[in-house]
Amino acid sequence: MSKPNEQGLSRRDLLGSGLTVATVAGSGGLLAGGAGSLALSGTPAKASEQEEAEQKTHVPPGKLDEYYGFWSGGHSGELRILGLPSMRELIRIPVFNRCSATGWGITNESLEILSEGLTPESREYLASLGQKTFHNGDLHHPRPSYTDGAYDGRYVFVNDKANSRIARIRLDVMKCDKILQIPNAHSIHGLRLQRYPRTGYVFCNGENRVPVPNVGRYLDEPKKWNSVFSAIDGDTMQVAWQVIVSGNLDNNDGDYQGKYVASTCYNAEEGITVAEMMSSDKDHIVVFNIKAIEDAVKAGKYQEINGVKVVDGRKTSDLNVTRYIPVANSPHGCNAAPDGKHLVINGKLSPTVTIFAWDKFDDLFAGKIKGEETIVGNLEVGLGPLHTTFDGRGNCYTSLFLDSQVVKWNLEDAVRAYKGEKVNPIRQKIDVHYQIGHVNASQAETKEADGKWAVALCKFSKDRFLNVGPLKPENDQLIDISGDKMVLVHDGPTFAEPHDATILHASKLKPVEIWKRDDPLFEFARSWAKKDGITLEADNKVIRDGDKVRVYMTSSAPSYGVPQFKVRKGDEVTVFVTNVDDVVDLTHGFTIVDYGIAMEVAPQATASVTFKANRVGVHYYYCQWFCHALHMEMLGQMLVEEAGA
Ligand code: K7E
Ligand code: CUA
Repeated sequence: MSKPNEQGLSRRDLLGSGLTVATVAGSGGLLAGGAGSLALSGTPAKASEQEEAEQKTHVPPGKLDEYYGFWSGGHSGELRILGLPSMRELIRIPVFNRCSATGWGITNESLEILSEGLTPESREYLASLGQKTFHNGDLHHPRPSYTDGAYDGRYVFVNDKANSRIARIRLDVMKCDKILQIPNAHSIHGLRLQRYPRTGYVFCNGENRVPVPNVGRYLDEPKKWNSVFSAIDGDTMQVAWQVIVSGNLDNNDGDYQGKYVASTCYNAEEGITVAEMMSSDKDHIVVFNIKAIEDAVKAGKYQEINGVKVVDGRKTSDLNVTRYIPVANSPHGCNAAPDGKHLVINGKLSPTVTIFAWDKFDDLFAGKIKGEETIVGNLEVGLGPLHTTFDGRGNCYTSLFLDSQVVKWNLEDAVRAYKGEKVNPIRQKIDVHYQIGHVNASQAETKEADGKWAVALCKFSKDRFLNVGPLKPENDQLIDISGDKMVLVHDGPTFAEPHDATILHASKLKPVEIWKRDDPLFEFARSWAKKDGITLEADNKVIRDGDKVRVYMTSSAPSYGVPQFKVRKGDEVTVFVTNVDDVVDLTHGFTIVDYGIAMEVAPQATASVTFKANRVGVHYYYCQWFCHALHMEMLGQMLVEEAGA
């Protein structure tokens, strides 16, 4: 598919073969049998089908997209919203990162959210660095909240692999309102939500095994390390309970009945080096029994560690809260099918997907059947299966990292084939560019999966875009899955790193156009205004309180209510800006020159910032969001006088 280079090899061949060899070597030859044995190669659409499908992605100027896509920002730490099928990026929501445009990480409101949920140990550590919070994050999995297996438009929850946190984004205003760091767990990776009756629990996987509690010894005793599974209450954003497990935890997903959550584990060996982690040809999935865990907590069968109730779910535990089921080495993606009945586990190092039946877990926990008996399918799909998505018509779409393909296969046929019937469940394979991670389809993680579009989130884009230097964009490709055949219709360059995306029909969300004045996010400003006898929407006033100064101002295009103010060097200054314009789209900003301060103040919002006026001189403040023909003139001056002046 790609252009040959001077050696006559396509880069895609090079990339694929190099990684295949490396993986085979690392996995003790596990893939040897799979390589080359899959005859079905990429089958591109006919020219007419291609053209027709491409037409459907065209959203003319002024027309709206049919879907919202919530895109992870990976190690950029942010969340992005794209419109589908145009694949236009609509906005970025800062979460674990800092944002120069909106002042996320600078304003009082954002710093409160970024710091209030940290563990005491992190607080102490960050204070020693002179920081209030972490400045980075690694956001992999955005998941919208559910009521009865369908999106309810309340929140999106996301994980932070880098600093063991999760965050919640409010979908009415598209802003992050809570961040929680999870004690005991190390590096939060897999994140999925309770689907029934509602969210409810946010299920988070602690990926890496560490001593629990992590007390500063036992480097040479890895048997004392564990991974921790956490259930967070999505309403209060507090840890409800945790389960300590054997092996590590990678990705998870819950059922549609609210009874079970399953998680993949890629290091059942509990090794430290790659060789140790790969030494056995089996890993496992862990199945968590929600009711049994809740009962154990109620019965006091837990240990309290760092203020959290931790239930023992290791293989050696007799609490009957978990089950371990062997699967081929290093499984990765864990995906509940929208039929409510099946769970697909993606092999990664094994060229297979394994299908489980949720309803068999009842018998498993009752001790009536063995783990292996809950498996209802095992299908060879290609090299490097990572994640699977669904179209609601019984078909599954699995990303093949090593083959750089998406394979479409039929679930019912896969189950029949496993029973020995002569059917070929594989429907089609198409090439994607290249090294795909997640694949996700419209509404696919709900009972309303509608099978219209899928996105292939590719880690590499070589040859697909203009060269931008050694660091290349990645490539989010759009696939039309509405017909019998998948058709690749769009290349979407993107920045580090969209692991994953969830796609919701636009009818699922009703964001507000302008802020409501009583929004809880303005509580900080409201409480100070109350103390100072200020009406935020009307008053423009400078209040001195010892060496603390509070400046209250309104903003209304094209001017600030306080055109100038004076403070003394060393004062602690807090500026509150309330945007009294109530026109849609009329956002103001507040930037102080040479002070490192900037914030967004959208219509009817209040934002505030606190800083030490340690630098004397006249400093302009100006509005950095275009708001008016006289936007350039929307400015004022802060004079910082020498302390004795
Ligand atoms: Cu496969 Cu972090 Cu979802 Cu990336 S994980 S690919
Ligand atoms: Cu106000 Cu620009």
